[in-house]
This record gives sequence, structure tokens and C-alpha cells, in this order.
Amino acid sequence: MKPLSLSLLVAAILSASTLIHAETAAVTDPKDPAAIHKAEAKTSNAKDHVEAAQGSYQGAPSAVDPKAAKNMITSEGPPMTVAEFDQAKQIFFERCAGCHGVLRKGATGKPLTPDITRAKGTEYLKTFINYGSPAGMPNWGTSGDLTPEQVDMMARYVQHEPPQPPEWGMKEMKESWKMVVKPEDRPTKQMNAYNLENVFSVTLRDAGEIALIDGDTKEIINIIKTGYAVHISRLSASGRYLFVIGRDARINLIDLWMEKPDTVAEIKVGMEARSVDTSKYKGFEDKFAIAGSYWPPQYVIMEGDTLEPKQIVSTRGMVVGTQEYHPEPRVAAIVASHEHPEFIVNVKETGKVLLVNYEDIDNLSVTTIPAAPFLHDGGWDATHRYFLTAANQSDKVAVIDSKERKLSALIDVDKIPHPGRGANFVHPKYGPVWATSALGNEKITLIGTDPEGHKDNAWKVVETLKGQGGGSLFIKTHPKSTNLWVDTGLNPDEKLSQSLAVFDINGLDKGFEALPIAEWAELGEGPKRVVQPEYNKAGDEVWVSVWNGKNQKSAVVVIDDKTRKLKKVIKDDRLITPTGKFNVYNTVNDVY
Ligand code: DHE
Repeated sequence: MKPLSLSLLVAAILSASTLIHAETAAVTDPKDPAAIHKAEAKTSNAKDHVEAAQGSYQGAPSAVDPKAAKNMITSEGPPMTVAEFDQAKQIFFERCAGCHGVLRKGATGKPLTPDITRAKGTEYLKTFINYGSPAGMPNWGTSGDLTPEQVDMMARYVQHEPPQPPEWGMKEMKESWKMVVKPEDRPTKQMNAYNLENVFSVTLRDAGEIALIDGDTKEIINIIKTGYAVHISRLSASGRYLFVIGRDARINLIDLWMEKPDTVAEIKVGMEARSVDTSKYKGFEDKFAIAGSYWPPQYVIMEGDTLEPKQIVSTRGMVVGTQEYHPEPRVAAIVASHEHPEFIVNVKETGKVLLVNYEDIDNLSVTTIPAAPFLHDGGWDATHRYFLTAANQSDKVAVIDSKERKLSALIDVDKIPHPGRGANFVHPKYGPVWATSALGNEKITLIGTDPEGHKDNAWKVVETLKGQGGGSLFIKTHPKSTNLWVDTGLNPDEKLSQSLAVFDINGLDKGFEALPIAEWAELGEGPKRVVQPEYNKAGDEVWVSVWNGKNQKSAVVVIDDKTRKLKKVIKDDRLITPTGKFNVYNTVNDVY
């Protein structure tokens, strides 16, 4: 692997867009959308690859049942039959809502409300849907994903009022709430011999399951049925309870003290969701859980050991800056404060960070910090005082001071930062830093995080490293390690998506070493995306997923952190599409 040539390739890919626009403008009639889009489609191939990767990332089918959303065929829109509207609605929810929002008010994709779409007209919209755009819209028609009839139908559909899915309030939550084992019937002490702190909860995305894997023996403890396209796991402060959330907003509460750890309670907190966390402040350990939804746009505070819903709060409101109303601001990352009894909640489209105080949930007090739109994921600095979070499509990282309850900085970074929870280490020159990689470019951005000891570097980009390429989702290190691991699982080049880059923190200028993880796993056919490095408790092993197709073989590869050599390939027919891995100790203690 040659870092320099790869970086140049990515740079070329990413600068292609500027060239495309110049070229397009010169040879096409600006009033002819078909000509523009054809020209762009022809010339933007390389860049489209990167954006296709981003598109596939953002475009997971919405878990909202289209049948639940009322049809809105209006007389002002172009003619459509009910059957066409039903089919278009389904296509929209499965393929478009992830970027444009369920209500089409605009999320990472452009707004598509009827006032805008009707002004464009059917022909323009058809062209757009057919050819896509260099700004990230996939070419649904020319790729063969949609037939010409479907393209025409979608162009008419978006000129009607957006069908609104139903709300999901206390009644629906309570109806979906299942107590499988009541707290009084649960064990009073750990009933198994597992070293629970080194257990991993592994997302089996397309199976709608998680695998609990013993980090010491690498054996599967249990496979547990969870929600649709299950997404993340988080732990209660004591490490006893595991919370798993699916994209369908179903939460499984799993008791790790049981002889065979399994679900003890379940709830569905909405129709679509991504995040869950638990109270970690002293005196509130294991007391509350919180989950944020994409639809309806809201969060709910629940009892920590039963999931009984207690308080639901809508996130609808005004966008930071423009102060324009947004009907669908989705809840992205949530972390639990260590400084106050508070949850820190990222509201994506309005760009606001909420500090939700759970001391008195009947008289909830919420501090609202304006940051920047499209807040997504993030994590703590090493002291656990500052929360650094990516506003991904705004190309910014916001720093929240959880102690003083204020925004410390809003830092400009390169295209589409995606840190996961990020990585903290002490830079030999700049002191403590937090690092993020990115979806849209190959750089790894290091931000100074020590306003006391390294004042001049605090909340500044102190260095950027050249990684393998764009399409990176996760980055990781450990306080006991001097390695910094960076995946590129969404890069269109298989060589990059199937390998993992590792930097030596004490020799960052030497560049990275690329480890051919997918090759090590020996899985045969498939995309074999290498994603999300995660440490074991001791910090001497790195676990990484080889994420293959649903009907292909996947694996979890364990690397010896010191030698960077293969330690074990965990293969099992039940390990279907493993993606995220959550080590109990590291998740409880926010070690990353
Ligand atoms: Fe995730 C975290 C949303 C697609 C794997 N993902 C998150 C978080 C959010 C989010 C808001 C932060 C949660 C938190 O900390 O509370 N993810 C979304 C999406 O909206 C998106 C882009 C598209 C979608 O339709 O869901 C999306 N995510 C994916 C994937 O395709 C990934 C790669 C594979 C998968 O399992 O679905 C994926 N997301 C993850 C993982 C984390 C995550 C592994 C947790 C990382 C961590 O280290 O904490």
C-alpha cells in the first residue's frame, strides 16, 4: 500500500467536482436540465463513487411503515392514481427519506416540499431523479434502480403534499412495552462466570440481532433477537444492563447477570430511531435511560431497569442561525454527562445540543446550546468534560463544555467529519488531542483538547494526517496503546474498504501501515467492508468487523495491538453482517 499515491487519488477524486462544473457550464445549455445532468453524470464518475458510498450510508431504508402515513393526493399536484401514490410513498420511505427527511423538509438532502417541486415541474424533476447530481443525489434512473415509469411517478409524487406518518406518544409506547422478566424476578448477583467487563455486544445489522461475545475466550455467549437493522449498544453505569436499539426504534434491555444473558424488557419508542444511553452521574447510576428518535422527532426518558417510559419531549423547533421552523429535527447522538445529572442530546436538523437534566424529570429543565445543523455523532475528550461532536454536512466540530453548560468552540474541518466517538491521545508535540476521520476526504483531523495545559492549541486543528482515503466511519485508540486505527469501509476502492490503516502515535509523520484485514479473514466473495475498530478491556487487542452481504460469510477479526498481527478470526454462521462492537468496560467508562 502506498499512502502517497492513494492520497493523491482521493485528492483527485474530491477535486473532480470543481472541474466538472466548469466543464459542464462550457458545453451545455444552462436551461436544459437533461443536458446538464448528462454532462455531469459523464464527467463526475470518480467523485460519484465517493458520494455513492456516502449515499448508501445515508440511504438505509426508513423503518417507518409507509402504510402508516396518510395519502395526500392533492388537486394542485399532477394526476396520480392511489396505487401509484402508494408505490411512490414506499419508494420514497425506503430510498429517499434518509436524506430528504420523511416530511421532505430537507435533511442532508435538499428540501422537496411542493412549493419548491411544483416550481421545478415534472420534466426537471424526472431528469434530476434519472441522472442524479454531483451534490450527492444518486442517479436512480440511469443506474437501473428505478424504471422510467417509476422515475416519472416519483417526479409527480414529490409535487404532492408529503404524507405524514403518525405520532408515537405515551399510549403507543406503553402498548409496545413488554416486561419479560420483572426486576424482582431477576438475579440478585451475577449468575454466570463470564468476565462481563470484557464482553462485546456485536451488532448483526441485517439479521436484527446482536451477538454477545466473550472477549476472553472469543466464544459466542448468546445471539439475541433485537430490532430491525439493529444499530447501537450502550451499557448502564454499573455495566449490568445492556441497551440495544434498532432502526425501528425498538429497545432491548438485556441483563448480563443472568446465567445466559438475555432480554428482560422491550419497548418501541417511535417508528425510527438511532440512539440510546443511560444515566451515569453519581447517585443516578442505572436509574434512567434515554432514547432519541428520527420519527417522530422526540426523545423519551425511561426507567433504567424496566424501560417504563416516563417523559417524552418533542424536538420540533427552530433551526440555529436561520431561526426557521423545522418539523422533523431528528435526534442523533446522545451521551451521558459526568459533570451533572444530564443527558447531552444532539438534535440534527436544528443544530442544537440539549442538556437534559434528569434530576427532576417531572419538571424537566433543558439547556439549549446552538451549534450547527446536521449534528451527528461524537464523543468525550479524555477528561470527560468536553463533548466533541460532528455537524457532519456543515463540516464542523462543535465542542460542548458539559461542566459550564456552554459551547466552547465551533471548529471548521474538512468535508463530512465522522468520528464515531473519536479517539483521544497525547500528541508528542501538541499535547492532548481528539481525532476524527471523515467520509468525504482522506484526512484525519487532530483537535487540541487541553485548555489548561496547552491553551494555544485548545479547540484548534493542530494537525491533519493523510489517511488511506475518504469513506471512513470510525477511528479508535486506547489509553494503553500507541496505535491509532482508522477504517475506510465506505471507500469505493476495495483495497481500501477491505483494509485498516494504523498510525504510530509517536511517529505520526511516518504515515500509516495498511493491514489487509478482509484477506486475513478468508471469507470468499463479497464486499467485505472492514469497519469499526474497538478495543478489548485491557487495551491490547483491536476487534474489527468484516461486514459482508447478508447471504455471505462475515467475521470479526482480532488483532494483537502491540504486534499488529492477526490474533484470531471469529467466524460463525450466526455472525451475519457484524458492524458495531461495544466492549462493556470501554462503553461504560467512555474509554476511546
Ligand atoms: Fe450509524 C452511531 C446514525 C448508518 C454504524 N449512527 C450512530 C449515531 C447516529 C447514527 C446518530 C450516534 C449514536 C449515539 O452515539 O448515540 N447511522 C446513522 C444514520 O442516520 C445513518 C447515516 C444512516 C441510516 O439510515 O441509519 C447510519 N451506522 C450506519 C451504518 O450504515 C453503519 C456503518 C452500519 C450499521 O450497523 O448500520 C452504522 N453507527 C454505527 C455504529 C455506531 C453508530 C457502529 C456507534 C459507533 C460507536 O463507536 O459508538
